[in-house]
Amino acid sequence: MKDGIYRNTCPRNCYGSCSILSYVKNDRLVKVTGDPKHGFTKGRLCAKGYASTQFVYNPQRLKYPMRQIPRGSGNWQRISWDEAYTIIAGKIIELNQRYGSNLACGYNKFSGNLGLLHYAVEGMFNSLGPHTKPIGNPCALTGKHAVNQSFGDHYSADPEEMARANLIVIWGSNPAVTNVHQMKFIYEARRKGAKLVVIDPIFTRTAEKADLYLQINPGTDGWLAGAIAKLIIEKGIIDEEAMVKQTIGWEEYQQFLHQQINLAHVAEQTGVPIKAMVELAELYGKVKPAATWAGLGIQRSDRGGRSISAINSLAVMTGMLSDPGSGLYYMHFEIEHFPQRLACHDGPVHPTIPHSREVDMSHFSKNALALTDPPLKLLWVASRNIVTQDQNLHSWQQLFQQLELIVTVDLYLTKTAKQADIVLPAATHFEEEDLHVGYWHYWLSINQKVLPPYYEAKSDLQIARELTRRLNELSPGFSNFPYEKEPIDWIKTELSPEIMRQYGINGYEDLLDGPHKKVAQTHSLKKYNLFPAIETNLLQGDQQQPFTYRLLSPQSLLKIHSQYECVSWLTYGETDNIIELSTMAANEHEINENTKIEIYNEQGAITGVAKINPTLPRNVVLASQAGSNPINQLIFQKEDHDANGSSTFFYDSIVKIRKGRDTHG
Ligand SMILES: Nc1nc2c(c(=O)[nH]1)N[C@H]1C(S)=C(S)[C@@H](COP(=O)(O)OP(=O)(O)OC[C@H]3O[C@@H](n4cnc5c(=O)[nH]c(N)nc54)[C@H](O)[C@@H]3O)O[C@H]1N2
Ligand SMILES: Nc1nc2c(c(=O)[nH]1)N[C@H]1C(S)=C(S)[C@@H](COP(=O)(O)OP(=O)(O)OC[C@H]3O[C@@H](n4cnc5c(=O)[nH]c(N)nc54)[C@H](O)[C@@H]3O)O[C@H]1N2
Ligand SMILES: [Mo]
Repeated sequence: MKDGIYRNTCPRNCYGSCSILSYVKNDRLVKVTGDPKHGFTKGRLCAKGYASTQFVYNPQRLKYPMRQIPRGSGNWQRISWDEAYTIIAGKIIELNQRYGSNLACGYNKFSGNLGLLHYAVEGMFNSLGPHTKPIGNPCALTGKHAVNQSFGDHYSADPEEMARANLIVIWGSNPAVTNVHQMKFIYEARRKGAKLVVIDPIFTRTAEKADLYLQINPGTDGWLAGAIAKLIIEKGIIDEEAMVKQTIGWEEYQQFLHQQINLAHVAEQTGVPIKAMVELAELYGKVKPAATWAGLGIQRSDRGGRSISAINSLAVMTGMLSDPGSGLYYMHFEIEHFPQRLACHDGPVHPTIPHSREVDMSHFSKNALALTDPPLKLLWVASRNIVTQDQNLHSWQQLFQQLELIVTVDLYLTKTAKQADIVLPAATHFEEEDLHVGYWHYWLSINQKVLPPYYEAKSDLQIARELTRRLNELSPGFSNFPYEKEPIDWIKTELSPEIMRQYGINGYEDLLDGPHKKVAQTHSLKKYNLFPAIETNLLQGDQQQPFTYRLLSPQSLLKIHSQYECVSWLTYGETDNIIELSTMAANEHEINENTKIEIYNEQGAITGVAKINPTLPRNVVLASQAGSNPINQLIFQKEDHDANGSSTFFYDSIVKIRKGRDTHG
């Protein structure tokens, strides 16, 4: 690449999807800045983005393909790409001969890189014909279903419009940590006099900025939303006529609130005093326009779906959602409007097996273990750190044992990669082309290839192309992946005439000059469903035993899940667990600050250092993700949880606390 300034896009699973200006000199990335042409980030990055040079040139990055014999031993040997392809292709073909199909081969891929060209992994497996396929979304599916039930579609208002709101109510999101660029629109609104309300069990960095903070018991937002709605109706400050005209279920909804919602009882369930409910009801009833944000944090428990649906109903009732500055925020799924040619690629037809075998991502290990005829034997892991991020880790260990070949493609030797037979080094976004659409703002941006590969790293798309070639050399016609297509061809296919019209571009070249925005959809013409069936379950209480604690482990400012731990500008390597507990809980167990403690449940025990957080509710403990001893070892799928088609209920595990025991080894 010639020296100069180019455009990249941060591919991380994050609200920002930031457009980056990359300064390249002598084939090296010397600096990055935000892209001033991006109307959401307005030329800023987050700390992780600014640390890109350390992320790219990190000595801990994987440099070559490696093989570990035996698995788990740490005995890694460098191998060539050629050897790696031969081993993997050989195994795929052997399993096919053994079982008569490719169902024994599957993958687990999630959110390491959200670029459209990273569907190459899906495309590569589709090209084999029927295989074992992960479906669903452990992060956001429960909320998506709830939004769909309320509105018949899933949309989210334009986040830049939040600056025009006079009231912003955030339920279970922590943008000061997870969505830093959004804060400037919130501050802009507040400078003009808007009120900010934050509803969260934790007194977060966002809550610190609020005019009104309601500390709520986890999983009880549905009750609170019901109580606020009831108070507003009683005060007569709603537009009845609009409700009758624009909604479905207005009568039933009112009846339900009238008969089932008792304020004293709600106060007991939620922990929110009636006085605070009245204050929020007054704000919601009087201040317009109002923006309501149902955060992803809410739907990480099995009560999350009905909480989001109750918040939706309240938002509909308190303001027309299409007025400027008003609106309902969750996240959007604009990416589904793209052709997604790689993900949708049709593979060869199998004579007797019509489809791939689908496994819900939220319960992958448990469900995959149950597969027989044939069992799962080969697992390809890409863009995914299972061992730090998923639940049901005992089942994962069992599944690993059953697998004959595990291949992990990653930038780093993660805890998951350490469980593999073969690791393949992935390229960073600076070493590959891509196209990106966000899930929060409405900007489309390009990612240019600006650097030569770091040692032997390759993009997921390039790996798909080369592995396909090897498969077909060994067994002609085995895969129908169109490996001759270059990245730019795939980018052009994603930019269909309809997509180009929506984003106002004539071709990908326009994106080289800056990102382009689409006008956000609103739902003014649709009938809102105020009372989807989901809400009838609202009144199921949550019986939490005394001396038990709900384990919350939300996102951290300087990491994306398990990523960036080795970037020293941001952190100091893997840290020990810090376990935050309330003053009451500390007293109950006679635990002092900075002493060693354990939290435990039927899955096991995790040691950490106690930090007493006087703002925490009594029944909550707070921990970070990843680190040296991942907290997800205590997170598991409860037997009574709906097992399919939901998010993973990461914030629903219950733990107990004890003083740390010295281990004698
Ligand atoms: N810095 C950084 N940013 C990130 C990420 C990251 O790892 N690091 N990850 C990205 C991804 S993938 C995601 S999904 C988003 C998530 O970002 P957010 O939408 O902010 O969601 P969470 O961080 O899961 O949780 C937000 C808050 O919900 C609260 N909460 C938990 N249970 C309840 C409840 O029952 N009711 C209420 N009212 N609140 C509750 C938690 O205490 C937490 O403060 O962040 C994205 N942005
Ligand atoms: N306890 C707890 N657990 C959680 C959550 C929680 O709140 N609490 N949040 C959940 C949520 S919201 C989410 S979204 C998930 C995230 O789950 P994951 O998507 O598994 O999370 P990451 O840690 O970001 O792991 C992504 C991996 O992809 C790698 N990677 C990056 N770029 C590429 C690439 O181009 N190619 C390949 N092949 N690999 C790449 C990274 O190095 C990293 O190892 O975690 C979930 N887990
Ligand atoms: Mo997520």
